[in-house]
Amino acid sequence: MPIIMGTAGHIDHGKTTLVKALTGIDCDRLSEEKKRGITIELGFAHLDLGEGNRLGIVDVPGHEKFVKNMVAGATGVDFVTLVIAADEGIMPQTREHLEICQLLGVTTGLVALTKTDMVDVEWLEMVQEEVASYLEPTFLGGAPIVSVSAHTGDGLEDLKEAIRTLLGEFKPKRRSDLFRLPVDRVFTMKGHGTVVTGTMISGSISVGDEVLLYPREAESKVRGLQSHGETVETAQAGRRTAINLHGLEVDDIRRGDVLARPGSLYPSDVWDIELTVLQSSHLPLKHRREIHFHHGAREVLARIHLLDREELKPGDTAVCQARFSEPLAGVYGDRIVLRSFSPLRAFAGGTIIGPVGHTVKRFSDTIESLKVLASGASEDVAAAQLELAGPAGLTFSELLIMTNLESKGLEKTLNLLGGQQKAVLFDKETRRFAGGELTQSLSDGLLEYLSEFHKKDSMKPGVQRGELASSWGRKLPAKLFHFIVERLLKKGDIVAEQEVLRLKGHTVSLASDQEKVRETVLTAYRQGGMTPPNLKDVLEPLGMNFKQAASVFKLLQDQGKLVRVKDDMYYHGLALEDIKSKILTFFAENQEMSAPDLKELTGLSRKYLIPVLEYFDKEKLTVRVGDVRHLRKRA
Ligand SMILES: Nc1nc2c(ncn2[C@@H]2O[C@H](COP(=O)(O)OP(=O)(O)OP(=O)(O)O)[C@@H](O)[C@H]2O)c(=O)[nH]1
Ligand SMILES: [Mg+2]
Repeated sequence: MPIIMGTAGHIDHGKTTLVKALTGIDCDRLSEEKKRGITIELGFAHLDLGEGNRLGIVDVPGHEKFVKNMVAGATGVDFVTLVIAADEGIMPQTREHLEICQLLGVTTGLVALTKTDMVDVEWLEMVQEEVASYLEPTFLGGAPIVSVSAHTGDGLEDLKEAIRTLLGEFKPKRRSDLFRLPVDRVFTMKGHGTVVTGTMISGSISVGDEVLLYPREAESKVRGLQSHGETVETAQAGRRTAINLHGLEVDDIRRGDVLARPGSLYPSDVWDIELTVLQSSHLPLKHRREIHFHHGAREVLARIHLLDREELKPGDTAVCQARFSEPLAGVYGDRIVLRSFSPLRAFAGGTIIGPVGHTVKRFSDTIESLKVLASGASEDVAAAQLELAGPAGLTFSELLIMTNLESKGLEKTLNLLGGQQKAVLFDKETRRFAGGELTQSLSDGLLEYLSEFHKKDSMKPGVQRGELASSWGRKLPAKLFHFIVERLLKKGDIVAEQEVLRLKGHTVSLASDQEKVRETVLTAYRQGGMTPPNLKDVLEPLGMNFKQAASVFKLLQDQGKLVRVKDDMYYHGLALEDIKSKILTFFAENQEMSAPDLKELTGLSRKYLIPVLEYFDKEKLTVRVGDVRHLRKRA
């Protein structure tokens, strides 16, 4: 089981010396570190514990100026060894480091009481007691406190034994499917090129795999791999890993960049987070306060937007948003740490609940959904992420980082939510999902819209689908619009006639005065038969102009009861059918039909003859050849 231990503790308390005594590896490599006798950068070592167990070790600096590096190193460690010098006891960075570990979600560890060769037995006992009672309320309450001296070697075996015992009881949880390595060191190796190192927090990676460096999404390929100091073909999560990268220069890479597979992370400049201000902080966090924001190995300046209050008091927890000046790539559940400017200290921390921040208005109802993200079961989290994402929805791959579920788990969760109408797959091609509540309210909205439409335009049979998409559906992705329409069609709530959509119950109805107009108009044309009246003569007795009667004409045309043959010339539909069947009968016997032929068939005068002939040409029943018509061959 790959496991990583971090050191923690006040400056000069003997962390690096202890690591060297345990492993033989000197983590202080820099000449400045040697000159000043302090640790500045992170150091890395490994300890063979027998039976093939190799423990990775991250040694952090204790100096208060380098807490920033300490946070980077402590990210991803499985347990911590808090180093306290017996002669000095608990000091400021003992406290701060412990708090940072707690904020980062470290839940277990032990204490090494070092430099025991410098104190007498009574003093040692006193310090042991002091330490035990200080740790009592923390995650290290009841943890083993092992007295050691790196100089005499006293207690080193006890310490190793305590570590072995701890490992035996410990099962770290790591995702196996989302390879992520936050870069904490970049350097060039002669003959190899660019190498990055970091604690691989999840997934696995092999030589030859393609990777992207986030958030910039620079492409690269794995040329070589080392895991806990050994050259390997494949590296697993939970180990210190060095990756030799193809095609990237040292200058292309910064500490805090994250190496992951292409298309697996989604950098964002807003994150939703759940934040707690430490009880020990003396100041509350004010809305929009600028702070140092730590995530993985990255430190950026950020502003915290409090959503449901003006300030967050020590000991309190709230959902809020962090806004960055450059995008960051995170995953749901990742831990973050906040440090204030003055005093410069870690004072708050929490977890990411929305690695692609949602649009949230302060003091709005949306905050309740964010609270679900912070505390819900995985189904509730997935459902809430979908609702918060709005009409854009989320792809399966986005949901993987918005829920921190592994593929299989997410698959199961989405099935479950689908059955409860809480998630719908509206775009199969890109595997994009939307929230159930959202799609329900869109469906309701569409029905409402159609109902209004029918009320306003009762003469129209419905709305063209395209028109509906660009009016009611203009803010929706096309795929979602069609999904909503198809679902309502399937349910039978709406009906489509060709491209025209209408509510199930809608029939075109006229107001009673219009009904009278309709009767009169239709009667006039029915009586006119093959020689219909002039439009003017139809309208005059009604005291109307065409504009006033237009909707009635439109309806009669839509219903096929009236046909416009040319300009102002309308025919009753049946009369025209009559002429058509006469023509067809004629063609059964003849190859061509002249105008006089039609006149003989129907008795039409010249006034009607030509428009009718041309109408049937236009309708593609006949085709004009010189002075005569042929019947068009039907396909
Ligand atoms: N007598 C005695 N001295 C020790 C022991 N462990 C460390 N020291 C000394 O304490 C000093 C600081 O030790 P480091 O290991 O550099 O301390 P550190 O905690 O790594 O310091 P930073 O990394 O700068 O925070 C060195 O001079 C060590 O030789 C010990 O067990 N006994
Ligand atoms: Mg050190």
